[in-house]
Amino acid sequence: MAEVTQLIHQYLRHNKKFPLVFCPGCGIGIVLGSLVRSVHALGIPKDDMAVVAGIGCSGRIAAYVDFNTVHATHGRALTLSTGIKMASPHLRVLTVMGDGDALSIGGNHLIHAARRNIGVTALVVNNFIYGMTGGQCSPTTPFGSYTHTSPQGQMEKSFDVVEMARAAGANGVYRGTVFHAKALDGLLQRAMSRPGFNLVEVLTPCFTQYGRGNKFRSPVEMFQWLKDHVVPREVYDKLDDKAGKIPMGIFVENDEPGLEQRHAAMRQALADKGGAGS
Ligand SMILES: Cc1ncc(C[n+]2csc(CCOP(=O)(O)OP(=O)(O)O)c2C)c(N)n1
Ligand code: SF4
Repeated sequence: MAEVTQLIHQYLRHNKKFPLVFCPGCGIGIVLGSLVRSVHALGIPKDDMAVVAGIGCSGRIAAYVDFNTVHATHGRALTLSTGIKMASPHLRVLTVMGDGDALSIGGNHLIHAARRNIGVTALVVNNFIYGMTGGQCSPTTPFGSYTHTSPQGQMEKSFDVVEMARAAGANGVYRGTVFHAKALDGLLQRAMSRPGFNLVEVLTPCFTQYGRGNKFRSPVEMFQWLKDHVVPREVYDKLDDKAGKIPMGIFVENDEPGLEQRHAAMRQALADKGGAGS
């Protein structure tokens, strides 16, 4: 407990009001805790952290952490992050986005950030719905689920965030959940320690907008659902019947240099030739 209090005082903004702004039972507070624990475990000085968040419930994370922060516009967090990393490559840039933010309005930026391999950690907080705006369906709303914009059940198929990031060329791709908080810390630390574009999808309950409409009786049942349905990738791969199960863990780990590293090398090469690189 003493350690938790110490982390709160060390990493959260002193002028913020508690409890957190999130609904009771929301998982985003656990994501915030994982972020703070990860920065602490990696020993990253606060001034070296840049947290860029989009708009949405998950975007409120940026308001709590005492780092360099930007609360960007909806869908554009990765464009800002790209600029920050190119201009200040020494910064550890962590981009927090909801599933609507990352895959709907910002979907184009996501695939190009992965293709470019910009040295950013993207944290996609997937609650399967547009939380902040009242429960509209998002690109990750499961087929058949009920939302305010799919009252007869979602008729569109959902994106698999991990497979999309993999296909777009991300250097690292990870999936965790807020139920498996300790494992999430490990995945986030791993993603933040590596070069290039690393994406961590974290599955989290939104009882207020998603759970109520989909036969969950409480946030606890949604956490129980994560426990029952999400399994380590090594276990998942050996299952004969994979129906209804979701794998978590490490999916991709490559060591390609990030775009900003390639850019620095190009500038150095030009400078060595007496050109305009320096
Ligand atoms: C350009 C723009 N379009 C739409 C909105 C309205 N808006 C705010 S948050 C949001 C969706 C949030 O859903 P998600 O990104 O999944 O985040 P969550 O709230 O679930 O964490 C939308 C559509 C906006 N703020 N800006
Ligand atoms: S609406 Fe959903 S995602 Fe937003 S704070 Fe409430 S429970 Fe969390």
